[in-house]
Amino acid sequence: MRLFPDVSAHVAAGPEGDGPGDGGDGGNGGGQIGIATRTRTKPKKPSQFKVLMLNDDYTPMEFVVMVLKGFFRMDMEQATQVMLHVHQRGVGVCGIYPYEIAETKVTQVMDFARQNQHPLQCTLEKA
Ligand code: TYC
Repeated sequence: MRLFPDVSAHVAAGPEGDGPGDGGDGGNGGGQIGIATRTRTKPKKPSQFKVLMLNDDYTPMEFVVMVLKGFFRMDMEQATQVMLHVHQRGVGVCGIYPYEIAETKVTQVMDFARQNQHPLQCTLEKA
């Protein structure tokens, strides 16, 4: 894992350039002022986020299964497995998505649970 962002732009001479007769230092005394010209050649993958489901004592199991089928494209078997995992272990992964999609899923699940008066909680975590 890289610790620092990939700074792929580089500093070029400003409009006065380093043409003949202008001193050869870009006009700023050898400093770093200039225009970034190079474009990124290696586009960054958008970072991924886990959508986590939390256990509680009140939300019916059938409701959780319905949520997993409806919002996370799971079939009955998968949804039941994940629901039971969360029920037994306290937390489980519903899916992994780019940030905006993960955030949307969390909002949709929380809204749907609230509309049905269930305390079901869902959250995000960087994958
Ligand atoms: N623990 C709940 C019950 O016994 C079921 C449940 C499972 C609730 C998963 C939330 O994310 C959850 N009815």
